Amino acid sequence: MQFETTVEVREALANNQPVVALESTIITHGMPYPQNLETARMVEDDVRAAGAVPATIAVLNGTLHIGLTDAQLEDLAQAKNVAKLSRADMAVCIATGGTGATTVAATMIAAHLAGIEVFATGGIGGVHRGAESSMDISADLQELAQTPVTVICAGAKAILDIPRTLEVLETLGVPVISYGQDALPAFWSRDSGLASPLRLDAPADMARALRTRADLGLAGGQLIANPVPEADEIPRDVIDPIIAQALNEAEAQKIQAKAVTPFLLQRIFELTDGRSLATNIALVRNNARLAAKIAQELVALPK
Ligand code: PSU
Repeated sequence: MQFETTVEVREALANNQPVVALESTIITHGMPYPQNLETARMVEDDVRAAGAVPATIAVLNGTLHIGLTDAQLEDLAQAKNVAKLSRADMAVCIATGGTGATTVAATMIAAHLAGIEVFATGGIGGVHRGAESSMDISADLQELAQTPVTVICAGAKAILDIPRTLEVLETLGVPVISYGQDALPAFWSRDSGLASPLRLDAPADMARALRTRADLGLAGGQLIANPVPEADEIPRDVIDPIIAQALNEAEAQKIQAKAVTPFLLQRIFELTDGRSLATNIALVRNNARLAAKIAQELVALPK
């Protein structure tokens, strides 16, 4: 598969320098303009400041890009009707010359193709509430089970059914590792109220764990759940009723499939007067910094 890179990504990959993949759905479907563009730029700079090279991934006019120029980021952040690509639709988009933003699943596929082992996002997709009848389960979970990339998130988005998301991840054999605490974080909040299946306190251990999975012959990656910094968190008792209201509205308006997550994020943004977005930005930046550290540890290990 041919793909295009920026000069900094090309040089870093050629010289075994640490690279962190970043997704683009968060830009096109996760945040409003212009905060989406500002965040994309800040996150890239956070990765650089922490000693790694950022590679934001997207499909532009049929070409897979591993690393975007600032002009491309600017265009994407303002583009309308951009597809939200996952494993199922990425090939069709590329084959037909389309433009699409990559979700966690699609970003993992592209990162692996380019030899990038670490990817920072905000929150992964998972089992939606009511999935026992809708069967809405994000393809992100299956991707973690088969593609060997370490994904750093702030937990599953709290709009999801987190206990069921954990169950599915366990069934799929995906390690869920919280950073520096016993509780699983829940995106806007540091504590989901659930114990984390695994805990690690050092980026070096996270890097070794990824290598060890491969040494054991196990397919798939691992999920690092990095709690949002305390100063930026929205406690669970504050965010929970707001999530409940947004979910009720989604149901009443019959929002389905790929539209659910963007709808909920937008409504929660409105209902919190923008506070949810400030927290989302803070947690993505926090994840980018941790990802850069893990990427540095990984390049120091034998492949
Ligand atoms: N993290 C964020 N905001 C987002 C996402 C992640 O802070 O919008 C995106 C990711 O691309 C993830 C997607 O793959 O949300 C999940 O969408 P769904 O629930 O439809 O699978």
